Amino acid sequence: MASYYAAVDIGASSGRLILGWLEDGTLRLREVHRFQNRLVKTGGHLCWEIDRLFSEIVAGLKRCVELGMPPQSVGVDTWGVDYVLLDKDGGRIGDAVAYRDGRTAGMDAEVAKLIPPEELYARTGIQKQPFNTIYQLAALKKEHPEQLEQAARLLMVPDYFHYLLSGAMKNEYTNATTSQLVNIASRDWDWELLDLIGVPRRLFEPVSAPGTPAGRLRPELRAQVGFDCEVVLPATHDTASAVMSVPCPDGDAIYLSSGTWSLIGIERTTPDCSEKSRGKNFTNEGGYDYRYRYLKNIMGLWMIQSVKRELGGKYTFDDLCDMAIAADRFTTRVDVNAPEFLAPDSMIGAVREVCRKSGQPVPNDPGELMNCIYHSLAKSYGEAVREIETLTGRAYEDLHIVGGGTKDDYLNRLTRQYTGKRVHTGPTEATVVGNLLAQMLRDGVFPSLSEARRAVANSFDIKEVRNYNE
Ligand code: LFR
Repeated sequence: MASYYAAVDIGASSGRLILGWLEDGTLRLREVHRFQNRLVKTGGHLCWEIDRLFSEIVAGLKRCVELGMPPQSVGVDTWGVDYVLLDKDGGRIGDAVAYRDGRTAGMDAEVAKLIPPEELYARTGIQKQPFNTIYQLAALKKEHPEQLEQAARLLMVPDYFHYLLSGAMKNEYTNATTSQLVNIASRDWDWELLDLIGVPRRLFEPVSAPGTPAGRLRPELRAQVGFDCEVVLPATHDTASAVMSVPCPDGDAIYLSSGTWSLIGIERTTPDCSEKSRGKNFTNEGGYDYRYRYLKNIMGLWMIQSVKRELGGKYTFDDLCDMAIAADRFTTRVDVNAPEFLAPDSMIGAVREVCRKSGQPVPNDPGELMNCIYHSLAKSYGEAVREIETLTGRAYEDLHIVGGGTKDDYLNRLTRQYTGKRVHTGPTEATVVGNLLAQMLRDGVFPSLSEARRAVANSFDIKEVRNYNE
């Protein structure tokens, strides 16, 4: 029987458990369980339904046994920056507040009083995003200082799921770096920084690298799901997992991890924490094997998903694309990273407002609106590519798009047009594949990340993007 590995990958709008295994050198995947994720308003804040998400993980594990495919290990990845606090008995304190919640407004100024932004970047290498854990903790200190006093541990969301699975409290490296609290040089929590911002050191354990085992399923859970397996930390930040699966063995290309967010950048072995780099808001997120993801966050498919939702399910994604193409004479473009787009009550209203403020024609129908969003996204990819080339002093020929966004042909073609690069797509299940690779590497299935990437390139349909007339 093959050795199966289970990857639980939870994104902002859905989660799934996928089994992966190697068959004659080819990576195979089987989706076992899929479930919805969404933001809910609880206690005046946007929160994740963390308990329900865990019950979905358990349901997925049970399903593996029903299929006769119990995995030998399981690992969870999710988005970054969000955390939960635990009391001394391991019970959760408060809700799992989501990063799009408005509680962090103005917190950058509060933190800047304690540490200048340039010093924060030099120490952590992490770009300023209003939702970074450092700012969320500043908000919590204002609203619920008692929660921080009561807390014994802080776990990032996937760490929390690993704890519920295994009983072990680990802080995994890749997700920890998104907090903006990890020191770029020591690759561990920046203990002095924690003192500076008044967050207790006791909340953190030294960070663990991806591939670290977290024990086996807790006995109660074992009984519930009907089998036992190891819990292994993958690169728990979804973007870190996605970039592991870029089908480029030497890692020498620009990648675009395309999903709710568009993360565009390169992999490096040394970070760039210079003022020049900070000025362009590039980040140095921690990756597998301590490779850094030097990248930029771009608002991404969130804008399209939000418009689709707002139009009440009247149109499919394909309809929206067709309407955008039909509205090709519309030329208004916006800065997709405008803060107005992070969590607006109405995305349509926000896009129209930003257009109006910029003095350009305002989109008047869904076609014009989608045309504006699609072109503005691809335009920002083009700008980011040029920034990467300027900052690194090198030219790249290839751009690899990975993740769910690869299914959007129109965006793929626009990406080629605006970046001027040779664009490749795949794998679509990048995050899941990366999660699996970390577990397989730990098990000795591949000798190195380069070999694992070679297997990805041979196992999935990697296509070059062409125009319709080529
Ligand atoms: C993508 C992602 C990005 C991170 C954002 C918030 O899902 O993880 O990398 O900047 O979500 O955590």
